[in-house]
Parts: sequence; C-alpha cells; structure tokens
Amino acid sequence: MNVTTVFKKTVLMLMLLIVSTVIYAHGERNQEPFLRMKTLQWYDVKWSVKNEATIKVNDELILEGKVHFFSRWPQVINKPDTIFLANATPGPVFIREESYMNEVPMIQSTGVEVGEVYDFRVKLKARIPGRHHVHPMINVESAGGLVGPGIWVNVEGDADDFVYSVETRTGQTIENLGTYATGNVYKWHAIWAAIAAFWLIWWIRRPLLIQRYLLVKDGQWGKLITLTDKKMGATLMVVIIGLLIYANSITREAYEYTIPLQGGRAVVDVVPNSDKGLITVKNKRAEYYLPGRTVTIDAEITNNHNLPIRIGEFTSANLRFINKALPYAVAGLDEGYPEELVAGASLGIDDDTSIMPGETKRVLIDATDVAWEIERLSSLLNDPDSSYGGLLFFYDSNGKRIIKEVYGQILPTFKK
Ligand SMILES: [Cu+2]
Repeated sequence: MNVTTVFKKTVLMLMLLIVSTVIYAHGERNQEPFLRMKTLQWYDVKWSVKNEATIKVNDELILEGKVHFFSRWPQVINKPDTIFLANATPGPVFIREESYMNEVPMIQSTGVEVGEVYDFRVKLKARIPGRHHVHPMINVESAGGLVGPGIWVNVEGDADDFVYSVETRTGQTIENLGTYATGNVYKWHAIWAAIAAFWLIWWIRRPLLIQRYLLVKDGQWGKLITLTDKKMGATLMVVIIGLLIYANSITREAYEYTIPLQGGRAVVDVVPNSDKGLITVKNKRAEYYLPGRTVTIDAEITNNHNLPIRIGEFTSANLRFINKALPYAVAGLDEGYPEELVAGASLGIDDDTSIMPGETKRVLIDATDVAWEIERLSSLLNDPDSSYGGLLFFYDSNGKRIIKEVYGQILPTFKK
C-alpha cells in the first residue's frame, strides 16, 4: 500500500466514524433549544421494558407518562391546536396498536391547552429486528415532531414472523393486517398496469416523432388519429367504466360495511389541577455559565400552601436535575429513566431549607451537567431569542409533588 492509499483509507474510516456518531441517535438533539425547552415537558415517563432490553418481534411495549404543554409556547410556531400523539422510532420498526391522551383514543388528532398536563399512553408492537431508540412523540402542526426521552430497545427475531391480527367491527378476524388482501392489491395493480401498457404500445408501435410532426405540420389529422384509433379509444372507455362498475359491485358484496377514514378530531378534556395556585415562581435572572455548563436561576418562590415545601427537581428538554438531599425527589426519579438525561451532580440550591407557608424566598438554583453541551442545549446562546423554560418540582413535607413552570430570559456568562 502506498502512502496515498493509506491516507485515503484513513480519511474514509474517519468519515465513517463521523457518520456513525451522527446517526447514533436519530436527530432529537438537532432541534433548537427553544423548541425543546419551551414546548413539551415530559415527565413520569415509563417504558414497560428496561433501557437496553431485548424483546422479540411481535412483543408489545408500552410508553406512558405525562406531558406538560408549556404556557410560554414559542411564538414562531403554531399553538398546539392540532397535535397528534405518536412514537419516535427509526422508521416503522414498531407498529402503534393503541394510543391515548387522558384515556381518549388518539387515532385522530386533537387540540390541547397550553399550561396544562395530559396523561399519555402508547402501545407498540415490535415489527422489525434491530436496535431502536424508542421515544414518545407529539407532532405539532407547523412545529413537527417534538420528542420525549428515549430508551434503547433491541428487537430480535425475523421480520417475516410479524403478525398483526385485528377483529373488525363486524366480528370478522383478520389474521394479519400486514398481508391482508394483498392478493387483491396485486391483482388490481396488474389489471390496470396491463391496460395502461396496452394503450401505450398501441400508440408507440407506430412511427413516432418526425413522421407525426410532419403530419401535424400538414394538418393531416385523419392520418394522425385513424378511425381504428377512435374505435379502440371508445372500446377502452367502455371496458374501463364497465370494469369500475364491476369492481365496485364485487367490493360492496365482499365488504358490506365500510367506514371511511375519519377526518374529525378527538376532544380531550383538561383534568383540573387544583395545585396551580399553591406556589408562585418568579424568574429574577437566569444565566448560562458556558465553561461550567451550568444554568443558574435566580428565582423568587412564594409558598401559598399550608405545608412547608422544598425544591426537588428542575427539568427541561428531558434533562433532569435532582436535589439529592431530598429523599422524595430521589424517589421521584423512576428506575429505567435514560441515564444520560439525568445530571450526575445534585441540583444546587443555595438555601435548601424549607420554604414555610406564606413565606417568599429568593433562591439560586444551579443545574450543572455536561448534558447541556451533549444535548446541544448550549446553542440557545445562538438563538435570537435567548430564553429558557422548564419545570420545578416542589415537595411538601408530606411528599406531595407540586409542579411549577419557570421561564425567562437567559444570559450567557463566561466567568463565574
Ligand atoms: Cu432517539
């Protein structure tokens, strides 16, 4: 091998390495920070299997939890008036069997209110083997897919073994939707393709461009389109319309009841939240200290609750910063939540003593983790609108969790 070949191979290897790290996740980090911090706040997300679990083709997987629609919804995208609950996976590697928001089936789109929390539940079934990153996702009209936290699931087996059986409203059991009536699909495609091919050949079998151009130039229409052509055209018209009528009648006979695809929207009611007024949080100042990967929030917190409260967690863009000094907060971190989304260090609070009923306290909250950088949230400094949003989880002395939004402008700093 000469030097050039070695060089070329090295470059190729490096490129492959770069490409493979890019496709390692599937793009959730590419969304602008404001889209991830100020739209959806997912929490209590649970998967029915553990991160890195191995399941088989046809096995089911349930994602469920809560999603909070941020009240300071970004102005540049539509309000979540039309949304659709889905799942983010690399392609149709799972099928979605069921999905619900606040127990309402989410076969159709719906609209939600900002500042409110909704329960979601998505039931998937493994279809294609591989190692897949599985997230809940909500598609918002004009904003695209906004994804929740994801875990890795390994699917083993053979894609050909995938079976999706359903029972129709008339009680008929369809053994496998994946292959249901595909014979008909092939047959009808073949029939129409044959007619199309015949019609094409009918015309192109004759001399084409130059001769016909000359006939057009001379205005010899009778030679361009002969009487036989016209007869053939008329015959085909009769055959095609006849075929359509016939196909329609045998379809109606075979499937007595057909329901059109539903274009309406589902309605999901808001579950009243009586905790809303219990605590108020005012952002006084917020900074992102770049070299330290720390977001510092200077907040004024008022406790209108009848029990003392403490700050347990700050969460934004699926990242979680837990106050490890508070057992309720530590217990609130569900087992199986992706580790890379949980800060290693505790949430820093300059005065972590309880905020008493009626008390207003000014606290400095530090959320430090390299994840700000890995998750590319540090690029919020390049946004023309440098603002942040997140949720603060408070716990009262009985362990009851009260969740409040926190938001404001954020300034970059380069020195502590
Ligand atoms: Cu992913």
